Amino acid sequence: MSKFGENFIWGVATSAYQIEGAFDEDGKGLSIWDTFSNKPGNVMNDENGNVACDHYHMSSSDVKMIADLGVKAYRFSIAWTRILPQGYGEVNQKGIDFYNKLIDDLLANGITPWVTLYHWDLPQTLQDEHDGWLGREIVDHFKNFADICFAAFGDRVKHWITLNEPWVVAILGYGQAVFPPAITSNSAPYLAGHHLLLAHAEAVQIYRQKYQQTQSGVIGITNNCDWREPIDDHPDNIAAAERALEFFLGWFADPVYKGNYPQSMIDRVGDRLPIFTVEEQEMLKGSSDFFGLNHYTTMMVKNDDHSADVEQSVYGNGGISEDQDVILSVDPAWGQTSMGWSIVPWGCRKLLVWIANRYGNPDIYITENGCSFDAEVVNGESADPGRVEFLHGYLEECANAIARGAKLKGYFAWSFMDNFEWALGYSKRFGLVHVDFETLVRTPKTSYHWYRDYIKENH
Ligand code: PNW
Repeated sequence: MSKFGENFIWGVATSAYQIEGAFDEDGKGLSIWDTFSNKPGNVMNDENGNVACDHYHMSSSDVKMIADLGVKAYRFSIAWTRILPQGYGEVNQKGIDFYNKLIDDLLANGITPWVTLYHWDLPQTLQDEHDGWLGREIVDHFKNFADICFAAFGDRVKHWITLNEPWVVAILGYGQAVFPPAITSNSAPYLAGHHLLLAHAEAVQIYRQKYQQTQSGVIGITNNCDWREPIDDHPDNIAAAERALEFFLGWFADPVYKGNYPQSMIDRVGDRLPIFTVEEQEMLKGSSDFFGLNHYTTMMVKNDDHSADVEQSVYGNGGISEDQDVILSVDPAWGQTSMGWSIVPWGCRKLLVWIANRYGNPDIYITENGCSFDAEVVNGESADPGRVEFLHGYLEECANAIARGAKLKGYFAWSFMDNFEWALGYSKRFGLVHVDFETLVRTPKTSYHWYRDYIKENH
C-alpha cells in the first residue's frame, strides 16, 4: 500500500478571480477585486484580473490538461457575481451555465469537483451597502448565495468548501490594507472574522438541513496556517509559538471544532473580539465535515517581552503581532521561494500533527500547498526544478505526518496554472502549467510531469 494510504485524493487547485477573466461578460457583476485591481496603485504593475488566464473561454481545454495530469480532483471557486451580479436578487442564468458546463466537463473526464464558494471576490454592491464583512447582513447574503449554489450544482458537486482562508480576508483586507477593502485597523479584522465564521456556519447549516441527506456530499471550511517553531526551548518561547498558532489557525478552527475562540485570544484581544451567543456556538461547533488546510511556510517565534524595539514585516507576518507578543523570524539557512516565503517541509509535518492533536484527529485535506518560482520556456519546455524539489519535500513530510497518525486524506497542489497572484499581479508564478499572459498559451512545466509521475508511483 502507498505511504499515503488507500483512496488518497490527488488534486490541483485554482480560484475564480485568479484565472477566469471575462470580468464583465455574460451579466457578471463587479466584485471588490475587480474594483480594487482596476484602480492604479493597488496591484503591482497596475495589473488586474480582467482577462487573467481567460479560463472563462478556455475551460474545456484546461479540463483536458487537468485530466492529462492524472489528478482525480480539481478545486475551483465560484464567482459570486456571476451567479448574483449584485450579491443578491435575480440569478444570472449565464453564470449558472458556465459552472454547469465546467462541472459536467470535469465529471466526463473522471475528475471530482471540489467547489469553494468564497475565494475573496465579494460583490462590490455588498461592500458598498454593508461595509463588506463588517456588516452582519453579509452573513445572510452568503447563506442565500450558498443555498442557490447547492440547489444548482449539488446534484453533481459532492465536496463543498464554504470559505477560503478567512484569516487572509480578515488580516490582509481589514487589518493591513493589502487586499480590498484595504482597511488598516487592529479591531476590524476580529469583527470581519466573526462574520466570516457565522457565514460559514449558516451555509453549513442550510446544506445539512436542505441538501446533505439527498445529495450526500460533504462540506467544510479551508483555513490557512504557517507553522510556528519556537526559536529555542525556553518555556516563554515555546508558549509564544503555541500562542501564535492559536491566533493564526485557532482563531478560525477553534470555533468550528470547539465552539469558541481560543482562550489566549479572548484574554488578549478583550472587547475587540466579538462574543458568540450560545446558539451561535452550537451552530459553529462541528460545522466542518473535514479539516481544509492551506499551508505554505514556517517562521520562528520568540516571546516579545518588549525589551527591544523590533521592526516586523507586514505582509503575512501572522496577524496583529502586538496582540500576540511574538517576534517572528526566519532561519537564514532556509531556502526561499520567489515570494520570499521560506521552504521548510518539516513545518508541514509538525502542523499536521498539531492539528491532529488539537482537533481530535479529523480528516485533513491540504487544499493548497505550493510555491512561486520563475520558469523559463525554452523549446516549448518550461523548467522549474525549484518547484519539483519543493513539492517533493512537502509531500514526503505529508507522508511522515500520516505515519505519525495524522489523517491526511488528500492533497491539492496550488496551483494548476500560473495566475493572478492578487496584489502581486502576474509577477509570481505558482503554476504547474506555465501561462504566457500575452498569448494565453499554456505549457506544462517540469513540475507538471513530475507530479503526474509521483501520483502514479504513490497510488
Ligand atoms: C493563498 N499570507 O493566499 C490563496 O488561497 C491563493 O489564492 C493564493 O494564490 C496563494 O495562497 C498564494 O499566495 C495567501 O500572507 C495569501 O500568509 C497570503 C498569505 C497566505 C495565503
